[in-house]
Amino acid sequence: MTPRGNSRVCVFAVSFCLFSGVLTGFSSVTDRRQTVSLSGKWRLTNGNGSVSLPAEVPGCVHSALQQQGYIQDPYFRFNDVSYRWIAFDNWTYTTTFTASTQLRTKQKVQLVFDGVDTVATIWLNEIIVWKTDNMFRTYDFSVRDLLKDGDNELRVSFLSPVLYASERRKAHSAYRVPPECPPDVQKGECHVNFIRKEQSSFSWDWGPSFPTTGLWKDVRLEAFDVLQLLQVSSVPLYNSSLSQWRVQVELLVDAVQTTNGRITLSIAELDSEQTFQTQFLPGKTKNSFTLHINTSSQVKLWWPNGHGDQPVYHLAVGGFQDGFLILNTKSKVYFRTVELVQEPIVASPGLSFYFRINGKPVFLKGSNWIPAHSFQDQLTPAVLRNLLQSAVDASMNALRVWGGGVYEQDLFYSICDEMGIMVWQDFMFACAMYPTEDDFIQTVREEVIQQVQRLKSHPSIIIWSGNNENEAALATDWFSIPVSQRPLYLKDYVTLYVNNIRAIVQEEDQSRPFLVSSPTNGAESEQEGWVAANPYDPHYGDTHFYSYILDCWDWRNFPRTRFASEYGFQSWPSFSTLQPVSIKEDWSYTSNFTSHRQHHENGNQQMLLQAGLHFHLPNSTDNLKRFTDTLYITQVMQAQCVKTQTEFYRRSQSEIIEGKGHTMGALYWQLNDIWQAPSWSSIEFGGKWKMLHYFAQSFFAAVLPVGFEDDDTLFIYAVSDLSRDLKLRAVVTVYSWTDLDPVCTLKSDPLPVPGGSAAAIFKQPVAALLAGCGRCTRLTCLLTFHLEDSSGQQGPTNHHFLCSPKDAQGLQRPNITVRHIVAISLIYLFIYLFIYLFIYTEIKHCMEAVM
Ligand code: BMA
Repeated sequence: MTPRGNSRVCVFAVSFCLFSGVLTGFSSVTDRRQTVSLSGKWRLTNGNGSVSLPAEVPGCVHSALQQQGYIQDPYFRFNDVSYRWIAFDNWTYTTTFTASTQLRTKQKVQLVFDGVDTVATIWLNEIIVWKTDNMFRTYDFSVRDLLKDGDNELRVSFLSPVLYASERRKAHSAYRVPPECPPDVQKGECHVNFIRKEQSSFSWDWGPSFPTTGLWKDVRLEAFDVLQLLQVSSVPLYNSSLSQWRVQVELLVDAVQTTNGRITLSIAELDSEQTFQTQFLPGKTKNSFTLHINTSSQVKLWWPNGHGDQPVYHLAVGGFQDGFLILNTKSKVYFRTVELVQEPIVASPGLSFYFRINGKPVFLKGSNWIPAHSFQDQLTPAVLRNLLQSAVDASMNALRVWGGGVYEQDLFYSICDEMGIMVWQDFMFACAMYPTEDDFIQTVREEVIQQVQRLKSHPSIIIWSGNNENEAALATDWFSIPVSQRPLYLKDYVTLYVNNIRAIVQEEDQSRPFLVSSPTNGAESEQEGWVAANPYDPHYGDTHFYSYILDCWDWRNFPRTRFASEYGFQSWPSFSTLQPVSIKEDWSYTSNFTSHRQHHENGNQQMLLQAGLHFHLPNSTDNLKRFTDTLYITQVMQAQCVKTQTEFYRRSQSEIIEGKGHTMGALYWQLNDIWQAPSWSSIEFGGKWKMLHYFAQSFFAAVLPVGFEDDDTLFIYAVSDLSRDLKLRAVVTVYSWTDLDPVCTLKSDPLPVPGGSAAAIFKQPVAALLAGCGRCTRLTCLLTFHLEDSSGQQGPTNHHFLCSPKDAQGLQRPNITVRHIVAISLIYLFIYLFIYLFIYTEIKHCMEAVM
């Protein structure tokens, strides 16, 4: 085999290939398997041939155009609109490669595409090998007989995703499948629900419209004579009556012909091994085996972050035929159980909704994950790791991979496994109705099978969820569907999410729960025919709640839900993030740029309205200062709002008030950003933490004091995620706005705080508290408080304002000076010193040698 162009060629002396999964390791076998990577430099041309350029695979048209200098940074100023034409054109990727005789004489040669975005015809040597329509699937085809000596040409011709979606919409004439188009403020494209690609790529309320096109994952040839292993999955299951673990292992194998063999599964660390006689049938087959774990071995469990470690085991899989090794691989295994508990609660109508991990109820603390880049090929492992590390640094234990983005890459889930981040995994359907034509259902079925098989070995994924907000959209009639047509839409909904997606998931994965939607009433929605009358009912399931008008400092404005899977407030990113994608004339809150980047109707006004409830709004006469101050105040507002709401949810975990409570999850919207724009995120595009993320470090702390007022009485709750019980007292310190020395300090008596609970430990009318303290009114003083036991302070210090800071009396300009310490000059100094010493010693040695 001769490498050609930039195609990378590799030959492995192995009999199998792993497309994805939690896999490591290869070893030698009887049959030399060959892999030829076809990733690297391809040629890219547009529809009429007027643009032709080199393009990297994996990649996309936008990235290629930018890398070759045809376009500027698509994120710069208004370029999202200027470059709209790219998604309206058809584009063709071409490469040539040689296929050696050795490769072509293999029994089977597969052409594998790990990801095609999205609607394309694939040609090999002028013969159509396949047509694709789904970016979430892998595609592979048998191509041995199409390969020839010398140059082979591989061509992938893409249709414009926007025009394709519009064509599909036109073809669906019987009834509407709403929404037709996104709101104008999003400056996006229409009918994204007709194409199986990242739904937010046609624009979202936090993101630009960049409907990408391209080969977004690897391409290669796989050649073999006997069989190859496409994927291995391992799912541990626990039998509580026998107190025994077993690992369900599935091998997805492509065999040239019926192959008899022996499979050995072993986990050496657990002293467990079993051998099975098996027969691989020709073609692609799924082969299941169960490895029973030796009951005398002590299995260490995988725990969410903050609840324990994430110990890993290694499953070895060996396959033998007539004494020869025909397959050999290793896979990581983590042991844990997950249950979604929905059962009656005393003194509360409805059902509970919480997760039990390894039998222990766990409060989910975290956020929602959106695609971290419009161009997935530009999302580096370092950025991914940094974002996930930031989640852990803020004491999060859970993230929801939201249904309008992409099923994330393997690395994302592997890092979550390692860090103990629980993943609520949506299927990729969001805020829309979807068609149910046969070809649509078929491609979705294949997508779901592939994704579940790829991801089910990850302990981090604790739940599958069918879609984002589509139950709510139907139930609360977002799209003004005439009553007479409702049954039609309900039928389509059940067809897609229940009869297909849920059925597949239940067949493929018995190790974790499945919910049809988010938000949903869960078991109650099921009772009501899968679409509840009110999926936002706080007595059932999870809720999404947004209000930008009501005062976010007043906890009474929040629903006391069982599980808050979305809530949040927008803020602007900092100036240092905006500056590189803007110019001077953009730097005002009323500029075209500022309104262009805002994709949520009235978003910029809402932020000021909310901030203005408690803070003086910036009014500097220096335009730039007023702009940067405004960006800043939106972050202060967001941080304080999400803090209040999250603390309300955390302190509601052990109570039922007026029939509501037992809240067991707080996932705010949203963790990350897709570009430099205002959004609900706590981390800016580029990785910089907003003020909210620093606040999250405290409000998600394992032990947290929460202060709030009810009827002019101050309450302090102690919230504890620990497994052990504590005995805590609250220490309240009263400060005047004018002074850094406290006015007075109060201490409550120590009270028991059981592990995994929230308990009231301090209660006092504010008037009495201030009177006892002397020299204080609501306007002149504020409170800080913390928890302590006999060993000292537990958890962070928190604060409680007795009035809005805009009404505070005595608040003074702090007059803080920040000095940058130029670490770099110190480094230079050390380098100079080092060179000087080196030269000095060398000269000294030379001199000594000469003398
Ligand atoms: C939620 C999400 C997203 C959206 C967010 C903010 O409902 O599911 O669709 O970005 O609200 O509006």
